Amino acid sequence: MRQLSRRTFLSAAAGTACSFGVLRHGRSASRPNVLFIAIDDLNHWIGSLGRHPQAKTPHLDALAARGVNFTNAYCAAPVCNASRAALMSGLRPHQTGVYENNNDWRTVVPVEQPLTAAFRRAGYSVRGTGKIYHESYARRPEWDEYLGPGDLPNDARNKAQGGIGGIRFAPLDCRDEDLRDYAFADWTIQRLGQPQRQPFFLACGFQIPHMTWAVPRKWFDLFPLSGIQLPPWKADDLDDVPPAGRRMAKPDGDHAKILESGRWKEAVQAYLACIAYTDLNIGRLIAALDASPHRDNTLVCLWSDHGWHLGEKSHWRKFALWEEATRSPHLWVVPGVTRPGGTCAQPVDFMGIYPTLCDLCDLPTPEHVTAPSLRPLLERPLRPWDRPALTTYLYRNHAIRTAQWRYIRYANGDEELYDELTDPLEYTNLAPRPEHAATKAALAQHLPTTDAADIGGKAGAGKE
Ligand SMILES: [Ca+2]
Repeated sequence: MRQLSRRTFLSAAAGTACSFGVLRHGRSASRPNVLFIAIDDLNHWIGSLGRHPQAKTPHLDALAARGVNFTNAYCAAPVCNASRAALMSGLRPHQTGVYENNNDWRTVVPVEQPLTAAFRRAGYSVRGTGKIYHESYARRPEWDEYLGPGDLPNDARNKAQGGIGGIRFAPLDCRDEDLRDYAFADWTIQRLGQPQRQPFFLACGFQIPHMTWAVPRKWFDLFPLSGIQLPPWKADDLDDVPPAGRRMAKPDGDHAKILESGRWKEAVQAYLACIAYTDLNIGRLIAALDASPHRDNTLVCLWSDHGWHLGEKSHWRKFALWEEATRSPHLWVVPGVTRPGGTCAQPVDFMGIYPTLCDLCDLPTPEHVTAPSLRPLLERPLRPWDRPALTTYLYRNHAIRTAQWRYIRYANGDEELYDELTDPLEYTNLAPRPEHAATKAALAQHLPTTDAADIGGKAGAGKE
């Protein structure tokens, strides 16, 4: 009964959008808990972002509707390791030199700098499972407890065979609960159900929809091949893209093989199936939070490490600076701060996560973290915001994304400029047109002025 009346009080308090100060009266002076959900390689194909009309993500959409859905959120780097190292350390690729999957970020980010360390210093229990950092460079002492992918036996995904060249996909004949992602959710659910003496930072990182796109067959059956819609693609789209951009697109690689095979729809089906499977696990986590004693004092932050092309611009995978490779889901539900139904279309990047969490949990933001807190946007999603999003891929290639523009400047000086308001599929590169010189110059003001050298690493190390 006491529990019920507390919840009733808190719901009323949350309805007036008051701060955690009020929430604290309901429970104790404790700080909010954090449920930190990471997804691997999930692009903007979720219902609440609407980029693929056939995506089935009811649980992600319900979560988005509960708080603030950032509809123009971008990774710091379109590569797993570099994106995660930047998000977790608060340091961008051009500051650390961590650009690729073979860069061991642990050699350049001191142990006291990551987000996990900030939470531990503040007295939180810091626990996690699945893929938060790139698994090749896990640093277990950052965590009070961690269950990584390597701590569980291989599952059917590891052995799955199929697909076209490097684009690997295959339906599985196994149960949902036979996959490791299901176990990561279970591990998190178990901890959500326990009483906690300290506030907690609890991280759960799902590996699906990273390739191999392999989940139980029933998820493939949700998307019959005959009805699959291919993503938008124009055969001549790269004609106005400069050489540096065309080298990133690699149209003669995966895309040529996919076209030749006639199996493009199968690949799209497999990716949609994997997204739907991960949505199941998101739903399980949120249901467990709602049933837990921590429901009213736990904020949820969800992100995916970058986007993914499935043929747009004749490109596959991440590893590029266009919308498809850089835009990702980014959702926040913060009791007492966000209101249901918030949609924020301001461009933001994932460097905002670290300072926002510090802000919301009343932790000092470390000096090395220079991005601004997104709290003003969580409170008022429609407020003005003058910071662009910045994405970096490899040494000195950057994209600046504002509400209207995407400006790409490659290391060799090649440029692209797209008007996102009139050309959201980025078909027409405006960079060569003289009338846009002033726009380009204004956007270029946001480019980094110094770029750290790539820290190197063994060729082929840290492969996805
Ligand atoms: Ca084009």
